[in-house]
This record gives sequence, structure tokens and C-alpha cells, in this order.
Amino acid sequence: MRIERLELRLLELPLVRFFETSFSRVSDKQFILVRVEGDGVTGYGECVADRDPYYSAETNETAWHIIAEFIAPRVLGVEFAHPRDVFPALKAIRGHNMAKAAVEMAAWDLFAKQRGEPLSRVLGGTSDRIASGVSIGIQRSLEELAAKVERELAAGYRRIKIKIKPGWDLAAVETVRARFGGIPLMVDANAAYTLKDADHLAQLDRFDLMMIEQPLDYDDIADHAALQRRLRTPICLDESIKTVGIAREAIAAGACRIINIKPGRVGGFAESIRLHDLCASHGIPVWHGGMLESGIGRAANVHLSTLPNFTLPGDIAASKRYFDPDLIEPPIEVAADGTVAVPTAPGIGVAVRDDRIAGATLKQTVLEAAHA
Ligand code: OSB
Ligand code: MG
Repeated sequence: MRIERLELRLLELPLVRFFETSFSRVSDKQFILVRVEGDGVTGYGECVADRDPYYSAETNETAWHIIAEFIAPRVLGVEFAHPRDVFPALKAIRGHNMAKAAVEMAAWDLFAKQRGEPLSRVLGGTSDRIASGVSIGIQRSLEELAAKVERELAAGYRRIKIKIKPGWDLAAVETVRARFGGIPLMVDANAAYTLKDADHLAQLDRFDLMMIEQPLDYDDIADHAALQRRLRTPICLDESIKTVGIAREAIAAGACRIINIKPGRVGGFAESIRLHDLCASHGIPVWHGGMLESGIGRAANVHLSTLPNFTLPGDIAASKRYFDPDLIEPPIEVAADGTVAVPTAPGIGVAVRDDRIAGATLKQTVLEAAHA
């Protein structure tokens, strides 16, 4: 596989509804779309960096810079036997996993399309449908939260996640439990607490949550281990798991019992597979996280979720909750039983609407192999 041409576009898409976490409220999504071409075939990778360095250190600006100046020269015109060789070829570049992942995932899509196989098969996946969960942002009122949960349960989602932060936690969970009983429920704090809040967080134990996601600092392992010793509720790490090596340390320290995998956070599919396998070997279940991706990134996530240790429903909800229209046709839909069908066409397996991509483009650049 050889990438002869790499196109970067910064896109802006309005969100159907604002999404609020402990760190920000967004009403539209700006992200980089990577398009790679080789042998007349096109692969896509969606970068999950954001405008702001609030979820992670990377931003669209840093990712653009790193891809254009450092990643593109290391992949353009290079013959790769397999896309798993792309991440190691970027070893000299420290960090910047979201930038690396966007290009690496585009290379996997290209490779799968060149072989005429769905991405799930090339990744080693085994299922043809995946279980879908939904992530509900911080709302303006508890009534609004209850109404949202009701709607998503009616749509069939297999698990409800609600975002929490200090001041929007116990009462929110209490409201949902009182109204909807023993539904599969979890919370995500996006690093909004400190170990000083341990007694407060321990009050969540009475609600029998599936897990609490990333309660403490985005870089922390040690305090999460101390907190897990105080909580009956399993801790799931998201932000903290930036590499497979950090995951190994977190598991050894007892900092989590569950891990959320986002390929953008760990540098792409090859590293996600390594993380998935590491967790499987330690009896740690995983689920696929979401970053409010467009249908392009969402489809890629569906394929990765077919690996066998993705035993918990992922944050892979229907396109129409986020973007209407989406960049793909048809959109990703959730069936009444809360599952999403894995596309069977080659690569990510969804048709991309070039007209909508063009309409959403804020800027673009094309990089080509020197001897293409
Ligand atoms: O922490 O999982 C997170 C969205 C943006 C940034 C971080 C997170 C999220 C979500 C939404 O929870 C998941 C989704 O529906 O895509
Ligand atoms: Mg999270």
C-alpha cells in the first residue's frame, strides 16, 4: 500500500443540539478530515481533536501542523506492507496521537478498500452488529434530563451514560434511577473531581452504576487507584489512557476495572487493537468511546467495535442525534433492539457525500509524494 496523495480539510458542521460536558459546551463541530489516495482508491480518517485543548492537549491547529509538517513526509510515497506499520513509522514524533490516528485510520480504510474487504474483517472483528449506548450531556434541568433519557430508552439504546460535574451529579443520577429503575446506567465526569471528593463520589455507590468514567484528572493514575479502593462502583478510564503502556500501569495499579477505547486517543487502530488485547488478557472489558464524530469517524468506530472484548455498549449512537444531514449516506442508524449494523462494503463501508464535505470546508491543503 502506498499513499500518493494526502488531502487535509478543516470542516465545520452544526450539531443538531449543543453538547455539554464538565469542560465545555459545543454547538458546532470543527474537525480535520484526512483523505488519502493510492492506486486510484480513497481512504478516510477523521481527526478527533477539537478547537480547544480541553479534552486533550491536541487541537485542530496542532493536528494540522503535525500532519502537514511531520506525518505526511513520513508516509507519502512509502510502501507499507500493512497499515499496522504506519504507527511505528511515526515513532520519532512524540505524542500527537490524534493527528497520527487520523492518518493511520485513513491508511487502514485505503488498505481494506484495496483488498475489497470491510474494515471490520481487516481489523480482526467478529460480529456483524454492535451494541449501542448513548451519552447524554449536562442539561438545563433535571426534568429536561429525564425527558432525554426517556427518549433514548424508547429509541432502544442499550445503556445510558450521563455527564456529571460538581453540582450536577447525585441529584441527576437519583432522578434517573427514580424515574427509570434499574436501567443500564453509567456516569462520565471528564476529570471534574479530585481525590478530596472521594466521600462525595462514594455516595454514587448506592445507585448501582455500571461504572464511573474518568472521575479524576486527565493525566492521573495513582489517585484513581486510591479512589477505586474506596468505591464499589467500577472506575472506567478514558482521558488517562493515552498509550498502551499507560494502560498497563493503570491495570497494574488497580486504577480501573474497565477501559474506554478511542482510537484517536491512542494513535489509531493498531494501538487500539494492542490495547484491546492487553485488556482482554487481564479480564478488563472495553467499550468504544465517542468524540461526536461525523458519520465517517462513526463508521470507523463501528468496525473497531466488532473485536471480541468490546463486551459493553459503546458511545456509538445514531448519526441523526448529532448531524442532520450527516456526511455519509445512508446515515448510521440504531435498530429498535439498540444495535447498529456493521457495514459490509469495502473499508469503512459507507458512501461519502462529497458535496456536503465541500460545503462544510473551511480550509484545505493537498500534500503529494515527491515522486508520485
Ligand atoms: O468523554 O466520552 C467523552 C464527547 C466529546 C469529548 C469527550 C467525550 C464525549 C462523549 C460523547 O461522551 C460521545 C459521543 O456520543 O460521541
Ligand atoms: Mg469520557
